[in-house]
Amino acid sequence: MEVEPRSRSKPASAQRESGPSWHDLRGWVAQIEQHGELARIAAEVDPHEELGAVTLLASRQDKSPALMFESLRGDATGSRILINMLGASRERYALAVGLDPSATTSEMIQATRSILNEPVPPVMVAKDQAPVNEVVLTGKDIDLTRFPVPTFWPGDGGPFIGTGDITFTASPDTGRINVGCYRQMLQGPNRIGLYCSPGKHGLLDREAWWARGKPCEVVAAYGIDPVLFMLAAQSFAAEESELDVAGGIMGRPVELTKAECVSLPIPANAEFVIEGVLRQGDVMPEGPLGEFTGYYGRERSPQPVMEVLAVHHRKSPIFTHALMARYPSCEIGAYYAIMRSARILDDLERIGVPGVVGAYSHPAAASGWGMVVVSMQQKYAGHAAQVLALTAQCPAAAYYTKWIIVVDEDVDPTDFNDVMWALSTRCHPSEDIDILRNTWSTGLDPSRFPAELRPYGSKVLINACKPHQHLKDFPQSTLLRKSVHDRVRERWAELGLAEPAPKMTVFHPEKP
Ligand SMILES: Cc1cc2nc3c(=O)[nH]c(=O)nc-3n(C[C@H](O)[C@H](O)[C@H](O)COP(=O)(O)O)c2cc1C
Ligand SMILES: [Mn+2]
Repeated sequence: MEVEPRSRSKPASAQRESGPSWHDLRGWVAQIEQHGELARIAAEVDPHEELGAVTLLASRQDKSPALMFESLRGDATGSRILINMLGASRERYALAVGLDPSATTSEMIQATRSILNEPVPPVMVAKDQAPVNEVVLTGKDIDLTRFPVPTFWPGDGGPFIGTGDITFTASPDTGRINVGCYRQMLQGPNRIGLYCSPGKHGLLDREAWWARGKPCEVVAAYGIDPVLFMLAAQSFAAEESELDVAGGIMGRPVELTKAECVSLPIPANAEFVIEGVLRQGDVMPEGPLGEFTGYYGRERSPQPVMEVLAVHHRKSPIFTHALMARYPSCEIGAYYAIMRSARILDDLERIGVPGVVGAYSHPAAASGWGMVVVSMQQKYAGHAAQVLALTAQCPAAAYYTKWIIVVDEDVDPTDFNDVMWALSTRCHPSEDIDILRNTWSTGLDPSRFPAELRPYGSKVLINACKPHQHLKDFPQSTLLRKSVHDRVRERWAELGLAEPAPKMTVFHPEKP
């Protein structure tokens, strides 16, 4: 068997000279429209369940376009809703971060590793230079019920103004601004529920302010560009600001401006921003919401409420939303799998384990949370078991992931057909499966009873590599000889077959 070498650094086809070409959400919308990746819906749609239904049905394929709802029942504000902004589309992910949309998934993962590791801190711009200040409302002028706010699923606990959102909080100790994406249920004209699960940085910041006897200031934006949205929903170290990572991806600093009522800055180019405070003890019943697992998550429970002190928005604002549903109808279908895989590879490299070639968090497995496949070149006895165990517990992969699979380097971890082949021909279940118990998980995992036990997960480690002790006598897989493969590709047009000619990367030895 001969495997064409795969580079561990960024491959040429996914390299980029600069950041993405768009500047704000409107620039992004124009760009995806140019690429035929946007559908505008002019007919009136009801934000109550109908918008969710249209979105679900229109996003049943990974190539489904982003949807711009331009007329929403009951709306007198001229607002619009953009949803499936990234969805399951690898092409839109690539356009968002400035990569070549025709690159393979593996190439995008490798390129993502470099663009996530070039932090650029944000800058402040003058208030009158900030498009988000086209309209500024404070005090009694604030009435969020005037805007279209969707209820996605029949069992949702209420309308959610924040799904495709970002939320700023600051650490009272260091001033670090955290950017998180947390669901936000509309509770009244100037009241918004904020649900943060245990361990999330928004929750840690809030608790730290309250421990000092002070309210926690919050800034949330509901119409936001795809890069800030993606980074808000990725976990970074508690002291790392997602704003710096976003600047690195954009190839220029994120622009912020001063707020009216709180000391936090606000994103200058957002479509719709609120300033608010969370006061200890101010709670209201919140949830549930149809979640990324494909189930309703987090039963109705008392959760903190933001009192909204100021609203900033562009005229005819575009609200960004994220449908949480089973793949491929999920806002985090493509990008999440790619970014999580990139960060798993970073972790494994940092640990220093040799031989790792690729990784993929399959999006159909609960939006990339459920399964990780790592490909590797086995170099010594026990190597595959080592990669399995390290992957299972590395920071980027430890949360939730139930299925950790290692495959040899001739198997493409991003290709489900390849992975199924390895599982079915190289794995011997009685020898090759181990289970970890009481691992890091979430209350959103529906599979465990009683519900209080859900945060205690378990993981299966599956060795789908050829057995190391039998590498030499393992049966040969059926492969083409490279010379014949190349000749046939050259003759493709002559053979009258549809272009482009498929390409293999693993070959039979040229001279047996
Ligand atoms: C659409 C969407 C909704 C989310 N809702 C919540 C939520 O309500 N609560 C929560 O704790 N995390 C939620 N998450 C996950 C967080 O965004 C993610 O864990 C992120 O890392 C949080 O930022 P942090 O690490 O700075 O706390 C959501 C993610 C997405 C994409
Ligand atoms: Mn964070």
